[in-house]
Amino acid sequence: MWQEDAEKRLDSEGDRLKKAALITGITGQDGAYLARLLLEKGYEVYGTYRRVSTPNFWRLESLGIFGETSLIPVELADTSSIMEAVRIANPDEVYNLGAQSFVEASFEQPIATADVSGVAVTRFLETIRQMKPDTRFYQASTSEMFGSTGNYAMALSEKDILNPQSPYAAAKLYGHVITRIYRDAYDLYASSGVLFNHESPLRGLEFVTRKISNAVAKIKLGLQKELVLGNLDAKRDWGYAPEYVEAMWLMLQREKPDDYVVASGEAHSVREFVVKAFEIAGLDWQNYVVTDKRFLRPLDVDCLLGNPSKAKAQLGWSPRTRFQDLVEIMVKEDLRRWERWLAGERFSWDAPNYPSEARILTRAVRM
Ligand code: NAP
Ligand code: G4F
Repeated sequence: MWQEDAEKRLDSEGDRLKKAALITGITGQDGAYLARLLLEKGYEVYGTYRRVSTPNFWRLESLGIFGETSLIPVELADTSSIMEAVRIANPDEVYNLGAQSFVEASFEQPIATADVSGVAVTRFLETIRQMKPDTRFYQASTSEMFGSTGNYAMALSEKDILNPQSPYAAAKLYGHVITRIYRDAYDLYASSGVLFNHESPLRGLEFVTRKISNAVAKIKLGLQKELVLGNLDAKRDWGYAPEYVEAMWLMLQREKPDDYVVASGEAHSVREFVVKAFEIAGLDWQNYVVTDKRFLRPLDVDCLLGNPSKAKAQLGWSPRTRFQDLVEIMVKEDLRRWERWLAGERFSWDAPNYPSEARILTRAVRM
């Protein structure tokens, strides 16, 4: 069946009509926004999802693109499923966004994190090298790889020292380095985006920004009484996710592969995010926020601030949404969701389902 898809992308002369992209982790925040961007650009979009009892398609649904993408079940710990995905999609571009991406969980599941967020990058690169070496490969690297710098004013760039402080960051560092090694050793087109934190209403609820915006909305509407957080002093360079996926695409359009820092260039503390979020809802945060050491990490990065000069100069990429607007977008969207929920509406974001229009591809059958 997927052979038909590959043929549909060719004209009568056998030239390509459409580019095909394969996105791992299409069910995650970035995967969903990137899928939307690539569809807008006319790509045939294939995405990988995890085969679990209740698949997680709420983000694709909420962007209205669920039926527009072809979905392939892939477990990143399983090389054969990666090979199968590459065979099915026959991609021009692969965006490797799939990962165990929650830093806190990586302290509890360090080995699984090493495998899925680290070793799996080699599974992909090796598959591409052996099966389709002209594929352009994007690796989702992270600012967490820098670790703590001890210098709050230092804006980190591609040249700065990487000093991971979590199993997640260590796994990502491996993925980052192996991407460069495959680029240099085998001449693969493999680029790494060192992205600083980027957030949106599609962010997972376990991450601090969405935990805050969701709690503020529920507190405002009388659905929650307090918000329990960990380290309020940590600072992050927070940007708006839909803009960050544009940078990923731009990286793969360059003539030569390279690594780029993508950041807003501003750092704010968790406390500042909290204050602003409650303020937007007309509430005083001090009446609702408590801290608990349950949410402290064995090691935490105190401050991450990025310098996106190279991305600006070479990709023509710049952040557009500033901190205040980001907080507002997130709080207002969570307020809207919970107001609709109170009015009796039920959505895929609180009850994931398996709609029938999906183009789900398995080894042998398209449903
Ligand atoms: P996310 O929302 O957590 O999405 C991660 C994706 O990976 C989900 O689709 C998830 O599937 C999938 N996945 C997890 N384990 C898997 C496994 N064993 N096999 C197959 N798929 C698996 O993350 P995100 O925020 O979109 O970030 C995208 C990528 O960028 C990640 O690699 C992350 O580490 C990296 N990154 C993110 C940021 C940021 O601030 N967002 C910054 C720098 C780098 P389920 O939906 O089934 O869980
Ligand atoms: O929102 P966070 O969990 O994001 P973190 O650890 O910075 O990681 C995110 O960004 C990375 C890029 O730098 C990505 F690579 C990674 O995949 C992920 O997307 O925590 C941000 C900060 C931390 O310092 C944490 O200790 O917020 C602090 N924090 C304070 N209270 C909390 C909480 N974090 C969470 N998740 N929950 C809390 O209650």
